[in-house]
Amino acid sequence: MANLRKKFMCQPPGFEKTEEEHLVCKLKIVSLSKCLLQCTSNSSCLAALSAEDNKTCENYASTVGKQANIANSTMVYAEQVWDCCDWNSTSMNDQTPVFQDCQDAFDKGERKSGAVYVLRPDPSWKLVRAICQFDNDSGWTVIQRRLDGSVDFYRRWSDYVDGFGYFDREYWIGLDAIYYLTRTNKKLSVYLEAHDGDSGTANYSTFYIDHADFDYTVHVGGYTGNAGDSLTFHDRQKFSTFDNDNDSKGNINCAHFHKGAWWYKNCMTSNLNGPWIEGGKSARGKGIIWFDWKPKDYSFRIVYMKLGR
Ligand SMILES: [Ca+2]
Repeated sequence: MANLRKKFMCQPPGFEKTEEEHLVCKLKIVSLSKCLLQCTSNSSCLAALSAEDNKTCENYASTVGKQANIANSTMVYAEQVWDCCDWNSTSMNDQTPVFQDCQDAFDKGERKSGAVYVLRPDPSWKLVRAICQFDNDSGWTVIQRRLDGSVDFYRRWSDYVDGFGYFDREYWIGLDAIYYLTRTNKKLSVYLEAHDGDSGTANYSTFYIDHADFDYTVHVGGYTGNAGDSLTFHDRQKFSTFDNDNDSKGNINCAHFHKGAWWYKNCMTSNLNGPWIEGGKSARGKGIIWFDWKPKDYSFRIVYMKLGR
């Protein structure tokens, strides 16, 4: 891959096929990160081209023909974030470090808490990006963030598997990424902030999820903190979305009812992927809920879910 990228950047290869034959999708959106996310969520996408000036994002099943990629356009690869020559200070290039997770980044001297890092949670799997948070002695990999309602979290199964959102706003890193990350990062910290600024945390000494074959069943325990324990209730439950009901409530689709996606049981004491509500007053059960702190008609404003070793 490294050779291919280098070749592409400096000596555009003369592929036979035209660009159009390799175009797998074209979007109107966009930020670079959204364009990359779109690409990484599509197994046939190898490259993404984001043109800042006319707000487009193109995903390609080949690196063909991208030599025209200059000036205000930026090329990124599904396998690697790639800087085409003139991207701004947030650019990533062939020298961009890749860490196993945020603890690995911390161990190697990284201290830019809140910055986006490129991670390879497992040698056999793809690169992903995530915000890292660093404290005095550890690095935390942020797998979910709620902030302002800028991203729709009421999404189908495949979106939750692949991940979605914006790294500078709200995102869900994806169930596959969480599966690989929690092989080594078995601590979860949930940060919650209410609309009045009051905040709390819920820490779990054990948190990991099973493989896709087991619908990402969650294993969680060992609570400490001051926000209350609203997750142990969900221990050993499969993940559910509105289009994939794996909950244990037979006559109700919990994801549909609570307008979220979670390890629903019959149904929930937490709903951190529920709809973001301005002001926090929500319809009962249909918000960003942490029931052991506030009632089910209260929707939290800010959430961080982060993994540590
Ligand atoms: Ca059900």
